[in-house]
Amino acid sequence: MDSKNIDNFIKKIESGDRASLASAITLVESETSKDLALSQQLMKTLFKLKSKASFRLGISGAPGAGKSTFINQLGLQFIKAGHKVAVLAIDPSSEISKGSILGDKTRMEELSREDGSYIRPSSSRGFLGGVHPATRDTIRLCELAGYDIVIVETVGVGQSEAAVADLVDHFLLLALPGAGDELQGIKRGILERIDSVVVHKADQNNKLAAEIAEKQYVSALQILRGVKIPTYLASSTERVGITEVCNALLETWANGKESLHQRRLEQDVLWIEKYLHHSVLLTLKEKLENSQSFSKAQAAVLSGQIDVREASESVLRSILDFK
Ligand SMILES: Nc1nc2c(ncn2[C@@H]2O[C@H](COP(=O)(O)OP(=O)(O)OP(=O)(O)O)[C@@H](O)[C@H]2O)c(=O)[nH]1
Ligand SMILES: [Mg+2]
Repeated sequence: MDSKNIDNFIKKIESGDRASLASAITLVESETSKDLALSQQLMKTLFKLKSKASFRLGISGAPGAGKSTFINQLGLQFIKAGHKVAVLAIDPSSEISKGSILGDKTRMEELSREDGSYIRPSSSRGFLGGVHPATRDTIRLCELAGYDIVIVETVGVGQSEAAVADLVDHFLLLALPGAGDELQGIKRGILERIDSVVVHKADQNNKLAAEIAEKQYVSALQILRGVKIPTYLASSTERVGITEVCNALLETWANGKESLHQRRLEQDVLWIEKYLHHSVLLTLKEKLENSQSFSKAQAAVLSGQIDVREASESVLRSILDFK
C-alpha cells in the first residue's frame, strides 16, 4: 500500500465504512514486519489529521462483575444522548477465548444492534502489561471512524488495569457488593489509578450489601488518595443508576477537556517505550527465524555442549552483529 492508498483507506474509515475500519484494526494487530511498517505509515498519517473530540473510558472489574452487561446499558444511554460508541473488550488470555466473545456478544446484544455502536474483541495476546499496543491504535481508528466515546473493557486480573489506565481519559472500577473481601483482593495499584467506582449488581438481596460496600470504598479511597473519588450504585439488570453514571461521565468529559489533553500527552510519552518493546520483540522474532547462529545454539544445547545462558548470549551477539 502506498501513501495514496493510505489516504483512500483513511477516507473510507472516516466515511463510516465498517469493513475498512475492521481491516485497519486487523492490520494494526498483525505482527509481520510488512504489516508493522504499513501500520506505522497509517498511524503517522492519522496523527497529522486534526483529531476529533473523544472520550476514552476504561472499565475494569473482577471476572463476572457484569462489565459487559453494564457497558451494554451505559452504551445505550450514550447513544441516546447523541454519541457514537465503540467498545473494545480486552481478553487477557493468550488467545481470544470463545466463551468470552460469546458472552460479550449476548451481553451487549442491544448495543450491538444500534447503528451508532461498534463492538470489537481485542486480544492482549500475552503482551507484557496486559495491553497490546494495537489497542491504542484501535482506539484512534475508532475515533477516526466517528466514535466519539470509546469504552475499553478489561478483566481485573493483574497488570492489565494499570496499562489500561495509561490508555484512557477516565478509569472506572466496577465493584461488587461484599466489598470487605473484594477490597482485600483488589490491588492497591488499581485503587491508586481509578477515577470512579460503580458498585454494581445493587439489586434484589444485594441492595444493603451494596450500600455498605460503597461506604467502604469511599473511606478506603479517602485514606489512600486523600481526595474524594466519585462512587455510584447501579444495577444493569434493573436499569438503576445507569443514567446517573452516564451523565456524570459526560460532565467529566465536558469540564475536563484541557486536563484530558494534558493527560493524553503524558500517556503518549509512556507509550514510546511500549511501542519500542513491541518493535524490538517483533524484530527479534524475525531475526531468530533466519538466524543460523540460533539453530547452531539450539543444536549445541540439545547435545549438551554449552550452557543455555552462553547459548543465548552468543545468539544475541551475532544478531546484534557484535564480535
Ligand atoms: N444481579 C445482577 N446480575 C447481573 C447484573 N449485571 C450482570 N449480571 C450478571 O452477571 C453475570 C456476568 O455478567 P457479564 O456482563 O458477562 O460480566 P463481565 O464482567 O463482563 O464478565 P467477564 O467479561 O467474563 O469478566 C451474568 O450472569 C449477568 O447476567 C446486575 O446488574 N445485577
Ligand atoms: Mg465481559
